[in-house]
Formats: sequence, structure tokens, C-alpha cells
Amino acid sequence: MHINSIMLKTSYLNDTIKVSIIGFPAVGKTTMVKMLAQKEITKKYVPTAGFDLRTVEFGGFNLKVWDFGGQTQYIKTYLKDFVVGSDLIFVVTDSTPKNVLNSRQLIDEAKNIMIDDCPIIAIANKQDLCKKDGRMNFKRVQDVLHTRTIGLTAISSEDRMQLMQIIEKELNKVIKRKRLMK
Ligand SMILES: Nc1nc2c(ncn2[C@@H]2O[C@H](COP(=O)(O)OP(=O)(O)OP(=O)(O)O)[C@@H](O)[C@H]2O)c(=O)[nH]1
Ligand SMILES: [Mg+2]
Repeated sequence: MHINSIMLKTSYLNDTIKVSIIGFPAVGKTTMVKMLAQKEITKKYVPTAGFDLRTVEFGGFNLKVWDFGGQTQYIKTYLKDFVVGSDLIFVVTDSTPKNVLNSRQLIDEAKNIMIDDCPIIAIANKQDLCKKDGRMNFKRVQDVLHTRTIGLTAISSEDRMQLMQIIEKELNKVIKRKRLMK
């Protein structure tokens, strides 16, 4: 490997990117993080207490992924203090009409906290259940949220590549912005 490419790679790894994943309980945030980290996905629901911090190395980036527990007391406590400083925020919904409407408020709150131009992307999760129980498809979710929305089935490893490509694109923009600010 040429010395310049080694240096480039090293400096990329030094760029730590904070990715926050927020949303109400049991919408699939931790499952999404496991998918990103290529960890085994079990279907047993274990609510996240407080938050979990996981480092995911991906495409030369060093991602610090903050997985916030969705219970009200955590959202209220952590949203303001810990989401600040994020480079990228995912707001996850389980695509049920009620949860989508509630998530709209969450997005508005996150937008108010993040006064800089941190991208906020909505995840319409549990798309596998749309036909079964009338959940909204990701386009309808996007219409309600007025925020760029990606449809996902976090328990399906087949969706991983698509999600990774989207994240990579966003991260490239984030890195450029961070370097301009240095
Ligand atoms: N059918 C289906 N189930 C899913 C999907 N994603 C997650 N689940 C299930 O939903 C449940 C909750 O998932 P978690 O990832 O633990 O949810 P969470 O948002 O982290 O929940 P909190 O930590 O309480 O905020 C688990 O039983 C998952 O297996 C999906 O795309 N489809
Ligand atoms: Mg969780």
C-alpha cells in the first residue's frame, strides 16, 4: 500500500462520527444496531436501559453508535444532553400510524435541539409487517414525517447492504463538513 493511502486511511479512522439512534420502545433500534455491527439478531425483546454505546468500524469510518432506550424516562433525560454533538441522527418508527405520529414530535424536538445542519433520517422499520397488520409503507411514513425516510426490516440481513450504502453516502458528506470546520 502506498504511504499516502496509509495516511489517508489512518486519518479517516481518526474521524470519529457520532451516530444517534432514537425512537420509542420496541421499534427496533437495537436490532438495527446489531444489523449494522453484523451481530447475531435474536428476536427476543430486551429493552435498552438508558443507552448503549457501540463502536462500529465501517468503510474506514469509526462510528460511535449511541443506541438510546425508548422508554419515556430515557427519552426525556437523554435527548437534550446526549444527542447534542451527533453527526447523524436516525429516528426509528415501527411504521404503525400511532407510532409514526408520535415520532413526528420526536423529530421536531431533535430538529430544535440540533440547530446546526445535522442530517436527521427516519427509518420506517418492520416493513415486513405492512401486509399483515396495516402498517404504513415507507412512502406514507415519509409523507407524514416530512423527513427523508428509509424503509427497513431490521430482522432481515438482506436489508443491510442498502442501509449501509445510504449511511456511507451520508457519512461522506459529514466527513467533508467536519474537515471544512477544522
Ligand atoms: N417483525 C419485525 N420485528 C422486528 C423488526 N425489528 C425489530 N423487531 C423486533 O422488535 C422487538 C424490539 O426490538 P428492539 O431492537 O429491542 O427495540 P428497541 O427500539 O431497541 O427497544 P428499546 O430498547 O426498548 O427502546 C424485538 O423483538 C425485535 O426482534 C422488524 O423489522 N420486523
Ligand atoms: Mg433497545
